[in-house]
Formats: sequence, C-alpha cells, structure tokens
Amino acid sequence: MSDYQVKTVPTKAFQDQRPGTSGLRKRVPVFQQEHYTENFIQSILSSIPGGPKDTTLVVGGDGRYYSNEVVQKIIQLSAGNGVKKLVIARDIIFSTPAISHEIRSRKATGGILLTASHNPGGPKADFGIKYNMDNGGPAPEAVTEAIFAHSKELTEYKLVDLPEVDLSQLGERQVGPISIEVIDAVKPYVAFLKTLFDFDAIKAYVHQPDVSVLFDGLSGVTGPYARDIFINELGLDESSIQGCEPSPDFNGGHPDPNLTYAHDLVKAVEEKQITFGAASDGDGDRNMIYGAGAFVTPSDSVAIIADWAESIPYFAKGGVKGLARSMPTSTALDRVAKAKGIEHFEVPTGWKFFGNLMDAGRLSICGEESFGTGSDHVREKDGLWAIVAWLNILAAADKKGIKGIKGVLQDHYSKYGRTFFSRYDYEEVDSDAANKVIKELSDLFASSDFVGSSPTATSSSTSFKVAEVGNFAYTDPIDHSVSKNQGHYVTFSDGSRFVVRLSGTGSQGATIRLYVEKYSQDSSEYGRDTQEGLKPLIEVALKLSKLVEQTGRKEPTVIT
Ligand code: G16
Repeated sequence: MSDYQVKTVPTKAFQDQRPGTSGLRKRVPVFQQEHYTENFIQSILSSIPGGPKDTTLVVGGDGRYYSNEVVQKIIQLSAGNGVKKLVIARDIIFSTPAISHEIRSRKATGGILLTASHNPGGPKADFGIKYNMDNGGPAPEAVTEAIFAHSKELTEYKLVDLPEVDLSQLGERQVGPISIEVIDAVKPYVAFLKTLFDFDAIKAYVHQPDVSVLFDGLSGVTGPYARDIFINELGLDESSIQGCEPSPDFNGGHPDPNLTYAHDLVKAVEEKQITFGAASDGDGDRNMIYGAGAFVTPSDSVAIIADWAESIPYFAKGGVKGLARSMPTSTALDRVAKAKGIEHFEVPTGWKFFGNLMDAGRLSICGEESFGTGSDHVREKDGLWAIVAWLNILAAADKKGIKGIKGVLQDHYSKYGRTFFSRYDYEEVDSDAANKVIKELSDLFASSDFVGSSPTATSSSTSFKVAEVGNFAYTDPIDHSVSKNQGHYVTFSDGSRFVVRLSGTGSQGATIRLYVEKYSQDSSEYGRDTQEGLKPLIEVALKLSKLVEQTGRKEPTVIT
C-alpha cells in the first residue's frame, strides 16, 4: 500500500462557477469560501478530455494575491486525481502567452492559469482560474460548459494531503504520487521570441541617438520577461523599463494597459518625448503602444502589424495565412486583408474563438479592441510579442524614411483611410439595469421601421441612416459550433456603427461596453481627436439604448 492515501472530501456544489469570456473570475473572498476553489479545480480536472489520469499540466499565473494557496490546492487535487506531472513556474510567475508556448513545446495535456488578467489584485480584489487545452489555447465553450456542468453537480473531490511545495527552487522532484517540475518560465519564452523577430535590426534601431524606449510592466507578470528583452537582449539602459517588479496587488494599481490606467507611462512618454512607449497587463497578454503624441488604437495596431508582416521574419518565412478580429474591433484590419487578398474572419469577443482557425492553418495574425494582439506562434494574445513586433516594424519603417509611431500611423491612414474607434465602459452597473439596456435594443431591432430610420445627434444635427442591425452570432468554420448573443450592433449607411454588449470578465455586477466606429477617407480628418470625431455617433448610441436613463450613469467609468 502506498504511503499516500487519496482522500475523498464531501462537498456542496456552487451554482455560480460558469467560466466567462476567459475563465472564472471572482473576488478573492469568494474563492476563499470553504470548498469553493477545490470544487472548481475538481471540475476542471474532471472535464479534461480523456480524463486527468497520467496527464501533464502546466501551471502558473500573474502571481496575484492568493496564488500560492491555490497552487498548493492544485498540487493536492492533481495528486488525488492521478495527474502524472505538474510543470510550475518558479514563484508561479508565468505570463499567459508563455504558458501557452510551454504547453505547446512540451506537448503537455493542458494548463491551469491563475489570473484575473487586467483586473486589480489583493485580498478584496480579483482572482481567476482558467483551463487551457493541449493546443495552448483557452478551453473552447464545449469544455467550459462541461466544467460548469460538473461544478453544479459536484458532491465530492479527491486530494492527497501533501506538505507545502517550495516553488522558489528550480528542478524536478517527486511529491507523493506526483512529479513537480519547477521551471524558469522566462528564458524559453524569450528565446522563442528571438526566433520570430529580427532582433539585430531592432537592436540597431533602438540604439539610434534620436530613439528612446520606455516599457511599463504595471507591476504585473511581464517584469522579468521585459528585463530580459530590453536590458539583456537589446542592451538598453535600466531607465527604459518601469513597473517591472511583479507585485501580488500590482502595487495597488489597475494592471490594464490603456490611457486611463497606464497614465504613469503616458505622462512619462509625453514629458520626455519618448519615441516608443509600451505597457502590458497583469498576466502579459494585453499591450498598449504609445509614442509621444501618438496613441495606437488596438484596432489600428493589428491592421498595421498585418500590413507590415513581411518585415517580420516569422511571417516573411511562413507567409500570412489569414487575418481575424473580434466583432467589436474596428474594420481597419478588413481593409488590409482585402488589399492583400488574404482571407479574414470576424469572431465573437474572446481569444478562444481564434484557436480553431489557427490550428486549421487559416489564421496567422489577429487582434481585439481590448488591447489584445497576437499570432499563431502561440494560442493566446501576447503583449510582449506585439510590442516587439512594433519595434521590428519601426526598424523596418525607419529604413524607408518613415519615422516613429506617428510616421507609421500617417502612412497607414494615407494608404487605407482612418478608422476612428472608441469604447465606453460602464463598470459595476446593476445587472437588471444592464439587461434592460440590452432589452431596449432588442425591442428596437424588432420594430419594423427602425432599419431605414435616421436618428439624429441633437448637439450637432448629424443624422445617421440605419442600414443593418442584429445580435451577433457566429458559426465556427472549423467545428461548426454556434455561439449566439455575442453583441447588439447597429450599422449605418455611411459604414459607421456601434455595438453594445455585456462584458464576460467582470467579477461584480455587470459591465456594459459601448463600442463606436467611424471610417474616413478625408485626409483633413486624419489628425482629428478621436473623441471629437465620434461625438455625434456616441450621442445617438446612448439615445437609442437609453443607457443613461436605465443605469443612472451619466459618464462611463473608462474610455479607451
Ligand atoms: C479577455 C479575453 C479577450 C476579451 C477580453 C474582454 O481578455 O481573452 O478575448 O476581449 O477579455 O472581454 P469582455 O469584453 O467580455 O470583458 P483578458 O485579457 O481579460 O484575458
């Protein structure tokens, strides 16, 4: 008989463990309830296709508050469920894209990621758990629904009582019935990036006397990765990085790389007139690109990366097989796809929807308005990948006399026109009020005379003629699965549009997202302020959805 007994622990099921856009995200005290975290981990293990027995799982996260407790639970439950091996990052610090890469390069069964991404961390803030598949990507809806179904019916979970495992020491050891390998999670990922990009050209570019760089890790997981890339590989000075010490509560900040939450970076870039500024989020999958006087919207970012793909060795060698964006992301990418004759796709919000297309060899570059950009090098969006891609592009553009981020943006607009895009977030809205906003739009769409009508923005007397409306649904071209209710959209006859949907990543109440987009080929408009240009459209969107009346919110929480 083994020294290690598998213990069966009776539990009660929770009814609120449905994974959202990207895993289960709740406040820490929710995860701290007796059995809550164990139940969810058991539901994940029970839902692994083929079962948990003899599997190898990669485990890590952004190191946020409560991570160590949860990893110790994962070790015990994995041992109880017959998992053969866990590959865990030293001190748990493992960026989401690096986990994706590790799963793929080891041919592991899957991975458990501990992160609530860009949401704040700390004893009263957010925690999250998600499962990734053997392709390195987030579990598709069939699997997340299986996890949810398990969680609602669970009566017991299995574990082995084990002493706490020290995760600061590298190396492989046997802990009871399970093997634990603690790895350096930074080196393999940075070595991988070096195979994708022209690091020599980037190095030459960033050392030009008129070029300066500032990266902000927002105290999230990318700090050690950024240090290796910017300081060790590119030979830049310490002053080129900030916020690069991972902190369990992100130093009290909100690790979301946008104009609101990455204000320290924006301020420093403007004050010091830095050529290239960039930030990444808590778990390292999001990015923001910002040079002095030049903010790159994520929708433009993916379009520009696609347009300049040939300057990036990975694409120059392998070609660009297809392009894709999430539905609310602006149509800037579509214009590049059409111009280059490349297949392109519009998928629902959620990186998990890109995976099948990549696995089928039909998608190379994709992005989302929510500061996510990436490619088929892994199956997650990848903040540092996007940042290095931009440096690669800037180096190539510089050789053609196109200077800096501003130069690349102007060049793009003159070729393709400019797409103005903005997102208004109304966070922690009462759920009933949020549902009423959605219902308001559904009712409007059902009325026979809405399409063809011309709502007017009273402040400027601008009218928009309604051309098409709908609630976005998607049929996956590969496995033909159908995802409905993915966002209400109104498209106007001039090509502008707005979208309203409820976020699937909040941890409290509801978050309403309003996305607005307007396209212009009038070069006198290219230099225009985004919010100014979109004002009439936003007014019409708010009027039609009755958002202010239903929620009592006069202003959004965040504008990006
Ligand atoms: C996740 C998903 C993204 C999605 C974003 C926002 O990002 O991976 O695909 O665009 O959430 O989703 P929602 O609008 O439903 O809140 P992350 O960085 O939070 O993992």
